[in-house]
Amino acid sequence: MQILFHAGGIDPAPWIQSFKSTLPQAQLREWREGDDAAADYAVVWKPPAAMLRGRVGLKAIFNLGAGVDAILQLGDALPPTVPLVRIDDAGMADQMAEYVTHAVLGYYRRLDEHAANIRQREWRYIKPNQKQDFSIGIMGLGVLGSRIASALAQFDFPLRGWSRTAKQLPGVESFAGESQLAEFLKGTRLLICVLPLTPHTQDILNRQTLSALAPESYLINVARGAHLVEEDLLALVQSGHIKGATLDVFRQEPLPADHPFWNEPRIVITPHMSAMTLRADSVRQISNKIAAIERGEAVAGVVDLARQY
Ligand code: NDP
Ligand code: OXD
Repeated sequence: MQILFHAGGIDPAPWIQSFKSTLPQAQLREWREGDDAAADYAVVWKPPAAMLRGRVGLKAIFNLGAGVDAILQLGDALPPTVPLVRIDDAGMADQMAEYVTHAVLGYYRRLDEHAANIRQREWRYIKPNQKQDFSIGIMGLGVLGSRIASALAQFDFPLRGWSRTAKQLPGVESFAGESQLAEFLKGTRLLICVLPLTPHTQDILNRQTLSALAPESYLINVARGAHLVEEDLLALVQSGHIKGATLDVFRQEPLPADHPFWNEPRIVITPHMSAMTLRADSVRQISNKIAAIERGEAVAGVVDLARQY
């Protein structure tokens, strides 16, 4: 069995080594420009078009992440009949729940405001938030969003979720589709975005949707930078309508040195680390899926190319 590997910007050696131990029968090679020799599978992150163009003989392409937006941008270079398989949790959901819970509790307990006062050596009481006024809205209730919901449900926040299709999750009020977006946003005090990036969700965090949130609300974006119209957020933070934002993803990464977000203390920036692809877990998951495909079985996490996620 021949497996092609390419992960832009990531050292391939430890990955190839890990696959060799889980799939000893396989021959792995790092794809290089000009390599058009046959292969059974491709394991990729942000692959160049030339790697996949015309490779109709592949049995599957495994994306080394949950989000497939970068690979779908390859357009007709992506062989349409080859299943594209995303990472399905593999340790990401827990990481995402940790990151989001930390940010939510910080805002709810007003720790950002206390930290600012303490930097000024000010010992000051701030009126606590009340849970019933702190409704949390999660956009995207898939693998990651549903894990975030179960983590936050432990604290008894009023929780609501928005997805394409209606959901039944314990403690979560479900809103579905475009027709229920306005109702979902109205009354949400803290909005979390964990949607896939598709033509339907691009720019979804904009002046209109963010203005629909309750006054003095918060935003956490852990999905993709292109969900957010960055200048709209900045204007709403500066007007006070949005009280704080925690952003893990940006339209341009790394965030350019002259980006205005760096100078806005109410915007917390992290370098796209909220849920990282864990090598051991991901190699195990992909290897198990390759074994299942070889046995002729269906696997989870196959991307629906029509939905784009
Ligand atoms: P899933 O595919 O499991 O879930 C996607 C969710 O979004 C589903 O609930 C889906 O609805 C909903 N959705 C999709 N399109 C729409 C739409 N047009 N309107 C309303 N809801 C919609 O994805 P994951 O949870 O695994 O991952 C989500 C995203 O998180 C990834 O695509 C990636 O971009 C990002 N991510 C970011 C990371 C980081 O480190 N910052 C790490 C990993 C992922 P339905 O259930 O009805 O289909
Ligand atoms: C992913 C990511 O999509 O790390 O998995 O952003």
